[in-house]
Amino acid sequence: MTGLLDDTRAALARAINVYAGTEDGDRLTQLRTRLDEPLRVAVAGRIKAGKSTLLNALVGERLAPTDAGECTRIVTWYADGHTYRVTAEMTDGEQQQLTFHRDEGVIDVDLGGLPPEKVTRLLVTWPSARLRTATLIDTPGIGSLSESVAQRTWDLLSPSDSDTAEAPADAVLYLLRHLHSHDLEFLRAFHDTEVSQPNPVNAIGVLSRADEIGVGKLDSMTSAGKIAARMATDPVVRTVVQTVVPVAGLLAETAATLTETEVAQLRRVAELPVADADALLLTADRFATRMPELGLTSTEREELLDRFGLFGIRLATSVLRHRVAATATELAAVLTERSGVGELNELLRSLFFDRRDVLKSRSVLAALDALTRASPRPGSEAVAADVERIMASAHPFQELRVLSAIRAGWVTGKPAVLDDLEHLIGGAGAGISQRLRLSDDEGHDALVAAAAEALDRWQRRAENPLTRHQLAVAARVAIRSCEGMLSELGRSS
Ligand SMILES: Nc1nc2c(ncn2[C@@H]2O[C@H](COP(=O)(O)OP(=O)(O)OP(=O)(O)O)[C@@H](O)[C@H]2O)c(=O)[nH]1
Ligand SMILES: [Mg+2]
Repeated sequence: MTGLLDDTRAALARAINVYAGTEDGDRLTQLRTRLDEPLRVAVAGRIKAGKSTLLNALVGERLAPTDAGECTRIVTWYADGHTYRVTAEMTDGEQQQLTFHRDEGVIDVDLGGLPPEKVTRLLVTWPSARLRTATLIDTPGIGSLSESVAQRTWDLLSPSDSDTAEAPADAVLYLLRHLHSHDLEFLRAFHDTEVSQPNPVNAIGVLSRADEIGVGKLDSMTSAGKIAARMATDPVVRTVVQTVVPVAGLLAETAATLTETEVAQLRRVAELPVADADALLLTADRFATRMPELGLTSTEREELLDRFGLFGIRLATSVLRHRVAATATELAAVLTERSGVGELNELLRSLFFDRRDVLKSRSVLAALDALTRASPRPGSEAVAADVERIMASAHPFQELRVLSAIRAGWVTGKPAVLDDLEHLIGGAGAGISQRLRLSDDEGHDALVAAAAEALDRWQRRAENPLTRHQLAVAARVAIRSCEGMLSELGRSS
């Protein structure tokens, strides 16, 4: 994998020489630092899909503004840094440091009178281990608000053909509440044209606000799981995202920032006779207004609804009543577990973070490709040739290409065979155990045996004259993946 990064760096160095002294030269120099920085993951989706809430859940702090406020209309980057700092980048290229304050953990940025439409992005640096793994980019809802706001989100994820700038994000978490044609249109546009087809490799779909499915019933996460699974196998969805997972971001955000005061408030509800609690929690409206004797003010009730949602209050009070959890820490663990954020984190790791070098190289190579096409100059053909050679020969890219070909329906075969192929080339995660569909704690020998078996299986398939051409081509990629696993396992024995 370092080979790929090194090759990319070399191509970039050549490009920096070729474009030295031009406007593009500076941008290329910045691209170099990008290769050493954390992966950039954008959180996108339609208005009020729950993007900012989910971002907070992933960081474990209430950094991004949710609900109203003018900052929700500005693309905001959250990056790890030594100090807490908020910088606004303006349309005229100027930068301005902004003041912010923190109220009960929520950060509130003061635009200082700057009109939001003059701000191209906010950069928030925040010392955080979570942000060290990935820089997270919160985006305004698309299909929403004013055209220009939505346009910023588009630009962020898919630089238009005329624009030679690189796509700022390496990967995207795309939030869907249910499937909407706008979502598919957006996702198609996000993908670069490397294989001139949408490419699912750098996108994960999230069925967001999953607790609201099934109107907040205690089994709504189960229903959400079924819907997400159905979405994930939809042939159209498969061409644009790797998979779809249900997540109740609000539950996860609140769990990460839960206070003992909130637990004490919920306990009052938990201590009611079950029938009374059920009646009170029938609707949000009832919870906000009924049973004055409960001892919670209407503001406290509204705040609990904002923080937990009706489903969250039902779940949390039921957990407290049955003494599954007693403290904020224990309750937080249950809520986190039920929110689905753990599964999402696992996917982020296997599909994005374990592949960060590939995804970052991909962004840089795509930028070089676009630049050499848009602004050719003496020496730029050699850069273009470098890019083409790396794209064509680097095995991780071949894997990604086969993956999108399977997803696009170009490679055909028995479902079980395609499933095997998809796993071996890393479609369900780049780790060896995921590729071999074995559990993480499987011993070294079992992995070696499974990889050897897979190698044999796919060699036979590649050599079989009855294997269709496309599948045979894909089989050769799978063979290399198996060989790669065996050599890695050999090194680690
Ligand atoms: N019940 C429930 N409500 C949620 C969830 N996630 C977000 N919300 C609520 O939905 C509203 C919008 O959430 P945001 O996180 O601001 O959504 P957004 O996609 O960032 O919205 P915009 O940036 O304005 O497009 C807020 O009232 C949240 O509390 C969730 O998982 N469950
Ligand atoms: Mg938002």
